[in-house]
Amino acid sequence: MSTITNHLPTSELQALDAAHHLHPFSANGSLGLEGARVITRASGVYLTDSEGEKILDAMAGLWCVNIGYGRDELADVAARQMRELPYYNTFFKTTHVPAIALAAKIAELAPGDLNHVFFAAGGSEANDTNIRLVRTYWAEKGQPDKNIIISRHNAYHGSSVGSASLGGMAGMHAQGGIPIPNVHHINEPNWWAGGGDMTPEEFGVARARELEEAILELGEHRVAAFIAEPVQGAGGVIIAPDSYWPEIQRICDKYDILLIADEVICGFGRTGNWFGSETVGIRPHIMTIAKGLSSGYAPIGGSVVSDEIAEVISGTEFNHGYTYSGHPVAAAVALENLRILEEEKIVDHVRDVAAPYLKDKWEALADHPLVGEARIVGMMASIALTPDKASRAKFASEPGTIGYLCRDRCFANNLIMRHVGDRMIIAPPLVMTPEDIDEMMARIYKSLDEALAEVTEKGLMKAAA
Ligand code: PXG
Repeated sequence: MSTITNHLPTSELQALDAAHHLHPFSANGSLGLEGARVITRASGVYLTDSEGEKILDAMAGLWCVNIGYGRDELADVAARQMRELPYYNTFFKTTHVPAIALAAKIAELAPGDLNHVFFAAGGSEANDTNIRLVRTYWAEKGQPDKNIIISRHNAYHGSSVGSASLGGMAGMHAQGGIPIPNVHHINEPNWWAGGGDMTPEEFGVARARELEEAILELGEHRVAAFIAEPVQGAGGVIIAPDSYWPEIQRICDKYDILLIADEVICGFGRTGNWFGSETVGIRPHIMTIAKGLSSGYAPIGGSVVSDEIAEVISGTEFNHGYTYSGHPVAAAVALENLRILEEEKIVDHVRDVAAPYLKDKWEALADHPLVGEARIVGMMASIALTPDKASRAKFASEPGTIGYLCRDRCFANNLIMRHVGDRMIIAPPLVMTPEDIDEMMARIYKSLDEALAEVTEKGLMKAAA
């Protein structure tokens, strides 16, 4: 049996990686020259690389390892399920115990009457399901022209053709012939970048009203749904002003627009409640889930829909589904993950212990000379880097230059903290203890200090004209 633990030397692994492995969201040519960092194991909130370095993972993988690494219970459940029933599908009048149990558990945890789950292997697939689901819903109600989905610039909803069309990432839309027709984007509620002279509250209402303007312009009878992340994740942990979501809810209600909350990042405790919708106070008709559903231990996602939507689409054959919809091993792993989240009161831990402990320390980052605003909700947080706090100035250098430089300082200090443009973001495992948080903050300060020194030395602490 080949073992992964006794691996080749790092340089050989990197050479093989460069020769044969195309990485997501990477310029593979330059990555190959530099050599990707090889992660070999993980435990708790720490990764270990092929050189034996211990790295503090303040991104929980890709926003997903909510319960932390190394939980044997999930490995045991996966092995047991693989022996008992490694695979069967849920098409053609069949089902199986893990999918049944997981759907019922999600229905119990989800708010309101979100009682029905259509499974996928991840968030992108689930959002593709949502596109077809909402259009089928309105067609079944005799309104086939009500098929436009409104989303937001700088949203992230996945990387497949459909979900990337819903997303609002300019770089993604520039490649591969997307967006698909009948997707419309409005502006994001990012006060730091776009608020101008408005107060955050005025700005929140103004950005929400863009939804109403779009509906009136496109026609109420043409708009099927509005999709949004309760807190934008990949866009840079953008937390909307308090005035934003109540206005969005009012508009969706008034014009009979389905509200899709993309909970792929916010779900399963990230914001201090089971779902981000609860934190921002909205009542979605559909929630997209993935990531924290299994804490990333197995690929699984889904669309959780209301009683009414389930009833309407059940009137027809919904010609849609994936080989791995409700995969038994992934479903069993997700169930075990939910058991741990619940029995160990990890959502309470976020709300009552970890997030309050982190909040004060995080907000104090705004006093650092390189930092403008510092925002946090639950265990997801961001800082905007700036050469001048008072004017909320952008850097004169190409957007992302300073963020990238800062990210490299974090990497060198064995801290995984991401940059999105010139914002730095974290979304650590939810199980972080106060001691873990102290260690993380120490590495963040060290990295920021070093980044500031480098930025100053290179003459980059300059505001854009
Ligand atoms: N919706 C949201 C809100 C997401 O954050 C997806 C859907 C797609 O899920 P899948 O499982 O298909 O990847 C995501 C995924 C980043 C990054 O760089 C974020 C995601 C994925 C990859 C990278 O922050 N989020």
